[in-house]
Amino acid sequence: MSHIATALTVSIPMLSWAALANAVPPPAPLPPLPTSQQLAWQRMETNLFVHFTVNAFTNKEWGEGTEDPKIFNPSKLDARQWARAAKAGGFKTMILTAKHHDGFCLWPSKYTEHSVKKSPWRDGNGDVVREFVDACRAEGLNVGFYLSPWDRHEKTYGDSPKYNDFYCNQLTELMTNYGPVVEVWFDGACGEGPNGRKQEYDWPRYIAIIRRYQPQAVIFSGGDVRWIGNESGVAGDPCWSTFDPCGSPDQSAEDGIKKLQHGTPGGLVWQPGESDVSIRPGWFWHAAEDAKVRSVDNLVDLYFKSVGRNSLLLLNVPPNRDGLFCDTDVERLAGFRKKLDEIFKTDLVRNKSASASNVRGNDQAFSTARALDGDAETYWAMDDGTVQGWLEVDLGASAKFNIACLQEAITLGQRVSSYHLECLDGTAWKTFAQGTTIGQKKLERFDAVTAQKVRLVIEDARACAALSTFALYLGDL
Ligand code: FUL
Repeated sequence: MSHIATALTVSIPMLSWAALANAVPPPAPLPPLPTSQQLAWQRMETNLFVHFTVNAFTNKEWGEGTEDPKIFNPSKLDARQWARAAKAGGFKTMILTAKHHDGFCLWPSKYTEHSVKKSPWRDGNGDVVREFVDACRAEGLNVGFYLSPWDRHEKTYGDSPKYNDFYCNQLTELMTNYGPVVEVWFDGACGEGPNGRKQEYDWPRYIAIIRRYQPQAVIFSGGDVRWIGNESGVAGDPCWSTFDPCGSPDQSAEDGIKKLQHGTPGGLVWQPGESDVSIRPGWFWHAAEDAKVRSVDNLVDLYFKSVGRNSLLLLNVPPNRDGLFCDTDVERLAGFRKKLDEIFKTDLVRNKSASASNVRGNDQAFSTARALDGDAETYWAMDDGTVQGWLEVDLGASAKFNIACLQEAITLGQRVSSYHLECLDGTAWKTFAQGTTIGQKKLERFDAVTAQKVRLVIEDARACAALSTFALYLGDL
């Protein structure tokens, strides 16, 4: 009793009521806002896609569904090799095609015979999904699944209610037997069933299964994450995470793609874009493409055009017939991360002295230092209603840089809609880069600039700016 009384008398005065009463409130969030799942997802930045099925053995991109499961025999399959390569490349999640359009299941599904259980691999006792999941967990990677709704093998496909039951059963197997999943990838491809029958997918039912068993997972093309509108790994510029999903009925396909690329400023929902692309021309392994693996520089360029435009990069690496990533692909993944680490090694403005046209309530909690501290949770903010202003950094001495990194505190919504970067050149401020929206991350590349004083000028915003990062780098681009 006396213990508790002492604790209370000591702690109450320490709360500093006066300070609490005067605390400047943070800016009001500007909806729509990311869910905690979407936020965690986007902060991963780079994830790896793994396309694997009978196609590796037939040299096709889309299997017919008539392939004999006996052809699937990746005798040296080592999912740990995939996971190690992904980790060395700095990828946070691996997403496996548990079933592609050909319908062959990489796990021994109870609901079909068209799977690994009919293949000679591991004498029909194997489970690629299990080995994949175990390897991810061992290397500290998150797990994601692609389960193609289009199934060219399954006889019930096109008989909508029956196939939907079948698909839900398979989805439930994946959602309940393999532990936590962070992303489920729905492919939009919907081909005809036997005799031209059209399959109506029961999306609400599919989504409900994921929400029920894996509530922490984001769903690609199902509400949480949108497709970026191409398969070349390039987001639009600008790229808003806010989006209006329902286009007008007369909207052309081209308009629809543009909208996916750019999002909608002030759109109704938060639905960030995912930029998917393969490290090779095809999604699946083909011997003829062994010499067509993207170079490190090309991958780094994609990083700037996806992650650096407020998107996430989903890079596909296909295992070969042995069940391994090819050496070249493995090298490129490691080279990609090495180069990014070199580029972003030294932030030239980290913790340098800075000033601003406006600091919210003149409060230290929102000072310019918060944008220069390397902490994504703290931010420089302006007063309510102040949608224009600048943040100026003094580098202490003249320095050379060619990359800027900007990040908004997106838990408060995507706010900035126009900005430029300028440096003091003699007595005049000279613009060297400009942009529109920022979001989770915006990277600017420009011809090298040498200067001591640099400003980020916010020209317009949908609500007062809240900036968590302003950084400058000199990278070998
Ligand atoms: C597409 C599919 O048709 C491709 O084969 C691949 O899986 C790609 C990621 O999505 O829609």
